[in-house]
Formats: sequence, C-alpha cells, structure tokens
Amino acid sequence: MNAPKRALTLVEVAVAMTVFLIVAAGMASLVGSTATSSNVVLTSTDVQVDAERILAEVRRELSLTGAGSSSPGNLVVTGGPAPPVEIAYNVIDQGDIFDETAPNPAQSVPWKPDRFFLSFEAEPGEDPTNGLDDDGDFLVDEVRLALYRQPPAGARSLIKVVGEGLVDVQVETTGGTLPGRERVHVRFARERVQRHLIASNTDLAAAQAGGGPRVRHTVDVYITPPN
Ligand SMILES: [Ca+2]
Ligand SMILES: [Ca+2]
Repeated sequence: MNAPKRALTLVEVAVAMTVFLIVAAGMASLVGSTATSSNVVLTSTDVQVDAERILAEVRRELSLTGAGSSSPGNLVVTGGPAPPVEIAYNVIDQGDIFDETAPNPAQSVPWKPDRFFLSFEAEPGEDPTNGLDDDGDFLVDEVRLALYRQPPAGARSLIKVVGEGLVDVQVETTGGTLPGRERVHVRFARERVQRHLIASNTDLAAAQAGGGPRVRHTVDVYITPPN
C-alpha cells in the first residue's frame, strides 16, 4: 500500500532552492570565465595575424628589388635602427626579360623608374621618441608602416598605410651571406591593449604607463634582395 502523499515542508523547499541557486551561480561563472578567456585568445590571434600580414607585405615589396653589386644604390635604408627609419628601393619590371647576350646580363636588370619607400614613421598624434602615450591608445611611442611612391620627376605620395600600432621596431642592413649583397633586417611587434580587462583605476594607470593587460606579437626577418 502506498504511503500517503504529503506536501514539501518549508525546510525542504528552502534546501532545494539553496542547492539550485548554488548550481546556477556556478554555471554562470563558468560561462563568464569561458567568454573572457576566448576573448583573450581572439585578441591575441588578431595581433598575431596582423603582424604576420604586415611582415608578408614587407617581404613581397622587397622580393622585387635588389641591393647587389649589379644594383648599387638601389636599396637604401635611411635612419634607424629605431624609427624613424625607411627602406627606399626600385622594383624590377617584370614585363621585360633579361638580355642574356649583354656583356654582363646582371647590369641589364630592368628597373621601373618609380622609387618606393617603406617608412616606419610617427602615427598622427604620437611622438615616437618621448616615452609617453601621446594619443591615448595605451601604446607608448608606437609607429605605423606606410608605403610611398615617387615618380622620377614627381612628388612623393602615400599609397597606403600597411600597419599601425607597431612597437619595438628595428630596421638595418647587416652583412650578407652573399658577396656584395647586404641583408636587410626587419623586426617589429604588433601590440594591443585588452581594454575589456581594464577593471580598476590601478589597471588604467598601468595601461597608461605602457603596462597592464596587453598582447604582443613580434616578427623578425632577414631579407636578401634577389637582384
Ligand atoms: Ca599611443
Ligand atoms: Ca610617444
């Protein structure tokens, strides 16, 4: 015979509700921390992808230039190693073919007349030399990489800004592994502050001083111009 059904006592209801609330709170905090960590991963990946993209553009630009004995004065690094520093160069005209019958085929490298400049330069509103964050983006002395073109008898004009938010930049020519051919060393870091992790005045002060929660990806390459 079944026992007679009875209503829950007040104590049982209170215990059940307490257990439910503890479980719900635990689930909420689990969801919260998952969201935060995936946000961090996303930001870190963003910075890495952007740094690699900028480096790929530098490589592509310099893959069509030259600094060897057949191209004296073609590729020139001015300034540096810290910004402001720029790489000036002409690129090969791929429409033409080497004249293999010339006395020295290398001397017939057909350069396009326009001069190009990859320039690590000040971002508008930021002085890259004073150790301060002048434009309020929490990056200290950051620079941009800009690409310019100058025709033989014309003015220099901006083609595009290749990248922004660059720190720890170093560009210089170094001894090459091939005779008469110097390598170009390019290094920079892309940096971004994780604004969503700034939760207190202490965090804010640290970020303004160049610290606090931030992600950074450094790329480093030695390029030997092919011609
Ligand atoms: Ca800044
Ligand atoms: Ca500054």
